[in-house]
Amino acid sequence: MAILEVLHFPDDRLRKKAVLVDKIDNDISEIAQNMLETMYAEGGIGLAATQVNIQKRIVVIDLSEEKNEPIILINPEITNKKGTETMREGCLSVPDYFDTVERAEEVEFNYQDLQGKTISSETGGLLAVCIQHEIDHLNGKLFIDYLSPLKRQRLKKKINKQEKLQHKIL
Ligand code: K1U
Ligand code: ZN
Repeated sequence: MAILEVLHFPDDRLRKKAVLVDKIDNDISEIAQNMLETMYAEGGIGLAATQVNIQKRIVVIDLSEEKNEPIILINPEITNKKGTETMREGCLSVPDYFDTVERAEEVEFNYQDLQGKTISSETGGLLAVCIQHEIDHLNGKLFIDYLSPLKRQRLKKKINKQEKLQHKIL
């Protein structure tokens, strides 16, 4: 197993659209295990393959306290959305920044498991928000894209400052 490098905004590779997984084999299983290890190491509750520069439609999630209930979603897609809610979100690709985003309250979704079985399910709460956040990553979209232009401008300034500071230190 391996811990992978997580790309950080404004890296252009975060904007690539991931492609469907056509064959679920040992390579895909290994990618998913490495993604889980990376997500646990980074203290996240979800991770999309795009964030580790793998342009395949793979998502891992674990909302459990003990970090022992991993969910692996291959080719996930949302088939129906109901209601709206706002929740405070973070992102491993936008470190140290949290903000509220409005999303669907409940989602119906399909995915394939590591055995290639297609599963249909529905959920709400944090899992629904996390699935929407991760599928956005697979489509090259970040949660900060939902912010107002003013908030995005402030965030970009903060990141530019941090980059300059790091440049001075290195
Ligand atoms: O995709 C990612 O960048 C992972 C992201 C998932 C996510 C968090 C919150 C709302 C929607 C999606 C994170 O895990 S960021 C870290 C974080 O917010 C968190 C970490 C531990 C417990 C609770 C939240
Ligand atoms: Zn994210």
